[in-house]
Amino acid sequence: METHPKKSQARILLSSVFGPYAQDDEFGSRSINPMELYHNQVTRAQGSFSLRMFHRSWGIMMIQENISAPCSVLDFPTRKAFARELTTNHYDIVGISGIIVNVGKVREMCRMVRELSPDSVIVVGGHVAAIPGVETMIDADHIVRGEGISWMRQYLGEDEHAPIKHPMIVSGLETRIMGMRLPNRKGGTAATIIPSVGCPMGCNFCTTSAFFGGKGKFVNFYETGDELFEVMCKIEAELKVHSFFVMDENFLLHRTRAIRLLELMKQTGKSWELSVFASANAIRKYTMLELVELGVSWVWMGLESPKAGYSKLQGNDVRQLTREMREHGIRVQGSTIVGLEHHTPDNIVEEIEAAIAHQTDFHQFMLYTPVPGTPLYQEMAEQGRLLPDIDFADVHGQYKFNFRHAAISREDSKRFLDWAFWRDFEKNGPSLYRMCQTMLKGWQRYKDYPDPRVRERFEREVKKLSSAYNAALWVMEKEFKKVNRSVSERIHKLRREVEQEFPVVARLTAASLGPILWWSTRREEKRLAKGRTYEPPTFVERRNWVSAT
Ligand code: B12
Ligand code: SF4
Repeated sequence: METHPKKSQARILLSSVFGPYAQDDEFGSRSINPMELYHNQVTRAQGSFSLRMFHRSWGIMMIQENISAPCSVLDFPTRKAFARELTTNHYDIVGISGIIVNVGKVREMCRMVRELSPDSVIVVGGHVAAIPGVETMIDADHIVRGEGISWMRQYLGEDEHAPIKHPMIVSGLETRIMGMRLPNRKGGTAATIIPSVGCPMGCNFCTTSAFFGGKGKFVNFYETGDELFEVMCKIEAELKVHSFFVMDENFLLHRTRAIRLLELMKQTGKSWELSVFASANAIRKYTMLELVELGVSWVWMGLESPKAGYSKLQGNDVRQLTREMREHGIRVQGSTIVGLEHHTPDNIVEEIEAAIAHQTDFHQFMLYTPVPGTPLYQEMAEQGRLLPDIDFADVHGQYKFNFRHAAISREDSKRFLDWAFWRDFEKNGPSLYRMCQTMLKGWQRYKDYPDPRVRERFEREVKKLSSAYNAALWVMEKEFKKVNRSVSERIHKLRREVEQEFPVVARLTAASLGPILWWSTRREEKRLAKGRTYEPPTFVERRNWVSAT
């Protein structure tokens, strides 16, 4: 492969695409596609009870950490900030990271680099690279498909097989709920750890699996439990965290690694909490006690309709599995696809109801979407079913179909999707309440468990439940009284149970903090009604940096 003439002396800028994001503009920002995980695709119908936070662009942070060249990361810039960075520092290489919806911004950023820093080599990476014919849409020198650390190392003439160093990543930023911004306390937010990219299950619609090789393939950054444990210890020491957001598409699938991690955690008394993504078939490889001892406290799991025949769900009673996990204090985030091939206007309501009946803590809904690079996209293209003239900025699964469905129209696709979010909220109530329910069950079951690591974890969680969360329950109960009596009564029952467990502190906080939280919730409702949106701050981080002379 060609290397850059300056090799590791080359000065590099790695940037994510520019904002603001939560607005409609000609570059592809969309008001329904904000830079917020939960509010965008999980709790968006939950009004002021929606969980709101931002996540950094981890791909470019990983690349920066693993090269020895002087490198700046610019995350969430405005166009102005990107232009300023290009003109105040000279860069030999400008790397732009984007996903498919952001192709219009990537195009504009390439144009800006050519104008403002004409000597720079432009490298574009991330999922945007999977668009067929992207070379003709953007003016870049290199378009990198798949894993970027090894590509960049090779391009700089460095050892592509050197061990992967993990950057220190605080998972969520500027978290807010019920109109309150949570304090940014060191160690108060989970750290992100990325053990691998890709997923060998190869579901036909899955873009992450396809991008890193497809069925049977994936890229492991940390092969063994020992390696993973070492990295987690470093992160724990530096960021003072006990909690990890494990960014691996199917963490539990790699059982040997997970079980070794558990062994080491036990030997060294680590009371960690892990939030993981896992498919039902992978979760079933573990007993509930193994999951609990491993610290699994949050699972993001696909709940596609069993009629669709995905192998990850075969032979699993997923509703029973969800119930069991919640009873063991594991919060479940379900993920359901709306508009699968077998869906029709006659059966889709029943299918959405069946998904909601899992009663997960959180529920993500996404439209069945052929995304460039996936087997599904290929199939739809061959069948001539892709709709013409759909802007890639609208292909994100939260708007309308980008293909001709056998039975459901493009307009109806959005109606069914919106209804799914609304119905989940109506039937199951705010996710914050459901989470409290799971936390209480976990505490009641494990408060006297022999392993002190497990007790310590549930004690940490229950501290929040017995204080601030109980005040939140008090507010939710009141807010729902008029609009949804059944949910209000269920919240009331839970609050009573919490107050029986913690009679003094829970009552005191509900009485003192409750009214303040009620006021901020109402204020937030008014702000949202007036169209308030949230944007992430801009970050600039330099590594191996020396100012250019
Ligand atoms: C965190 C995350 C987010 C965060 C934002 C992160 C950010 N700052 O941009 C939030 C939650 C806000 C988000 C939002 C959305 N996301 Co998102 N997100 C993710 C997630 C879960 C992790 C990304 C990650 O860090 N992965 C780990 C890193 C190491 O991998 P990576 O980013 O792919 O980077 C590697 C390579 O791609 C490459 N690379 C990346 N950049 C560059 C740059 C250069 C120069 C080079 C050489 C290489 C390179 O090298 C890296 C190391 O190998 C992925 C799923 C996943 N497992 O990746 C989805 C994912 C990226 N998101 C996706 C989507 C669709 C969205 C939304 C449109 C969804 C929606 N409707 O809500 C919105 C878009 C928001 C917007 N306005 O842009 C899709 C992208 C699909 C596609 N083909 O384009 C993914 C793959 C999820 C999925 N399976 O559908 N997302
Ligand atoms: S199991 Fe999940 S991550 Fe893996 S291929 Fe299927 S959808 Fe993608």
